[in-house]
Amino acid sequence: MIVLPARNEGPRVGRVVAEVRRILPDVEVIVVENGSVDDTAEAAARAGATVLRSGPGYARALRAGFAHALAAGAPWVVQMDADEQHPATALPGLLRALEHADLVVGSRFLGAPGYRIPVHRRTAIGALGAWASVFAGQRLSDVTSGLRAWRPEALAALVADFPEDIADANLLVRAVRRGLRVREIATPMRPRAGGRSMHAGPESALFALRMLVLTAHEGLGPRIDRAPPRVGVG
Ligand SMILES: Nc1nc2c(ncn2[C@@H]2O[C@H](COP(=O)(O)OP(=O)(O)OP(=O)(O)O)[C@@H](O)[C@H]2O)c(=O)[nH]1
Ligand SMILES: [Mg+2]
Repeated sequence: MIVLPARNEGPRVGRVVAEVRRILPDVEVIVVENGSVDDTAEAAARAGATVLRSGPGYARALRAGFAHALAAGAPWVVQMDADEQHPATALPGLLRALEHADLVVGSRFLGAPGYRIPVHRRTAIGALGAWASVFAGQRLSDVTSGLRAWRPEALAALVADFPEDIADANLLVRAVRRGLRVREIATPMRPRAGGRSMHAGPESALFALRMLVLTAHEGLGPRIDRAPPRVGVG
């Protein structure tokens, strides 16, 4: 199952749903919307997605989508952005990698250099990645990537006390420290295709600061070295 959190992605979300369905024709696509002032929900439904509404914010949208996927018994769950940043052609590779991991992250920084990320943003992502890697005890190159593939039992282990407002680096550190096998694979990405980034305003500095604190907090929690029971990825 694919989970696309979306706010004000009306011009883009339909194309994302269609692109996903070209690559994986039978997959169910869930768009989790809140707070849009455009036709995001209608455009998603027209393209064939199931539309859910959630509480405000990206993390709550993700949690609602994950809870839905778990209740539906999805054999795997991929979260993607609805702004055309993540190519659907990456999906088969992510799912293959999930055969040997509990969580696979698509990383912009492992393969050939892709789209140009503004220097201040690249620096912030790099610093956050270094910080998270220390607390996770393993190298994580792209901790803010919104392209992640999950085994359902890994999600189930995290969704009950899923972070309320931020689910980026902090969630990866939590996953590693709870004994989940977290892998990254190189994934070419594109800049968002229009609209407004959730990290566009001055509040993005506060967001980064809060993520540093939450990430450290996760890193100071207990470490569990046992992996959860595994089932095949269908
Ligand atoms: N439901 C919901 N979705 C959101 C919210 N904020 C962001 N999103 C969606 O989450 C995804 C990621 O947000 P982006 O703004 O693209 O964040 P980003 O990818 O880190 O930033 P860019 O690189 O500039 O695209 C997009 O599909 C957004 O539409 C929100 O408050 N609610
Ligand atoms: Mg984006």
